[in-house]
Amino acid sequence: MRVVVLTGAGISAESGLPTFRDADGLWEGHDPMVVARPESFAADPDLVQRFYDERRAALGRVEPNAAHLALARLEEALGDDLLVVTQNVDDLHERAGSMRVVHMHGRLRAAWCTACDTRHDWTGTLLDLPPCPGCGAERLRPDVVWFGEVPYDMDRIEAALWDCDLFVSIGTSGVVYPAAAFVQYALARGVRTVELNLDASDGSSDFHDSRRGPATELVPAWVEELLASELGQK
Ligand code: BV8
Ligand code: ZN
Repeated sequence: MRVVVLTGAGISAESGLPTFRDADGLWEGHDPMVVARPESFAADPDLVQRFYDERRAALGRVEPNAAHLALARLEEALGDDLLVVTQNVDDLHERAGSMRVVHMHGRLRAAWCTACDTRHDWTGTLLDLPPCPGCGAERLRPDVVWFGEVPYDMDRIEAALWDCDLFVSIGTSGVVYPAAAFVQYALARGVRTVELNLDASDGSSDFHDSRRGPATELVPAWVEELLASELGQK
């Protein structure tokens, strides 16, 4: 039983991290979808660095929730047959114990040097232009994928989608591509698709089983269900 789980901001909402769709969805009056663009970084690097420095600092004030922990338990049972593909740049999946996680949109706790093209684990700030640990240049940017940039690990993701027996989407609005198209990959292969989401998403009609509710309730219940089912017996 090979399972691919796609997660979005909704799985981290109950840990205290705002989603992109939350209430006003604005950061200091700016639309995050606008700030998260290379053009914005070129036009106002300080604004963009501050946006990510604040979100990186916020990670120190939150913890994984029951949904993250349930997926880590599922990985213990399924091992290599589970892959978590996350759009989230937070590290709550890993802090919950998940190891088979692909950050298709990058990570907040990493910096990318555009001078020597190396990436470095990073928990501090970038606004103050710290030198690159590799080459010393002051050319570090957040290691996240901005709109118009190519998502990470697409080959690995596509291979897992073509190989899976079950596709599950958790806490995502299905607005941003190519992630929003993954359910189509699964459907094209006749694979069962399940959605666990607080509200209806743009892709809800594409799921065989679309459940409504908070991730901290839906995900542990779904994991117990799968593990209890004979399919969960390795
Ligand atoms: C690319 C990192 C080429 C940075 C992010 C026109 C039409 C179609 C597509 C396009 C178009 N014009 C441009 C595009 C492409 C564009 C795109 O999709 N634009 C959209 C806006 C139309 N995409 C790109 O540019 C991508 N690159 O396409 O390159 C390519 C393609 C294929 C292969 C090779 C090359 C790059 C996109 C990545 C941008 N970076 N993040 C950062 O984080 O700052 S995107 C970012 O926004 C997130 O990572 C995530 O992807 C998205 C936010 O969506 P969600 O995570 O779903 O969050 P949201 O707030 O929207 O929804 C939350 C959901 O959770 C809701 O449904 C809610 O009901 C639910 N929820 C809330 N609370 C709970 C809950 N569920 C359960 N429990 C709860 N408690
Ligand atoms: Zn460098």
